Amino acid sequence: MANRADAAAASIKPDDASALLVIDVQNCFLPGGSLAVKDGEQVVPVINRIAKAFSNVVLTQDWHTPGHVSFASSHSGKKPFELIDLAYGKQVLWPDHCVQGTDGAALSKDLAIPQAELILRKGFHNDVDSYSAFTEADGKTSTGLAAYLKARGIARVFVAGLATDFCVAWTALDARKAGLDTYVIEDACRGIDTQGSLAKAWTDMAAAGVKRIGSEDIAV
Ligand code: VGL
Ligand code: ZN
Repeated sequence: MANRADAAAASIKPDDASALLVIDVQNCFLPGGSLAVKDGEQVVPVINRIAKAFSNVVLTQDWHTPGHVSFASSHSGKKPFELIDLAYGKQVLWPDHCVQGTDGAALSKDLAIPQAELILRKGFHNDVDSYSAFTEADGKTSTGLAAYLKARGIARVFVAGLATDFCVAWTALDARKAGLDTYVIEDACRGIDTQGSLAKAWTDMAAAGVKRIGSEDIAV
């Protein structure tokens, strides 16, 4: 496929130094959810299939306080998908989503990755968003994921899930900053695509050396 790493089918064999990062496959981002990503449910069978090839799997959960700063409802007169300036920079405002402990914040019941060892929650500070699984949107508060992966001997991460242009892309970019060999599995992700965000995400990821592959490139 155009733009993808020039790899023959099923040429990548995940090893013990590889981890699959499954980003935010949560009810709010799936059909019927408050921030449903178009065709988001289609990533689930793809992720379940490739996950069989990984001994190291990390699942993430967007995990916001009620009244979180990223919610349009927390800012009077603002609507979802508008942009505001916060202390740490620009913030897209979202419909309320993934509130701690709610059914919307639960991982999809259709995910079948029993060997996953870590569920990492992010975005739990009321005044700071966190698209990335590594570093919050203030650009400095660490989630601890880089240290965890390093301690486990992980050198290579494969990123899948929702949404391509936000949590997947920011996670992949921070993985590069952490010195990890980073792959995004395109057909195991779906995007929100607001104000050109999807094209920009792929451009930024390519510039950072993120490798764009398809699930068929992974030997399962
Ligand atoms: C996400 C918008 C807001 C994501 C999370 O998982 O990509 N997007 N919160
Ligand atoms: Zn969120």
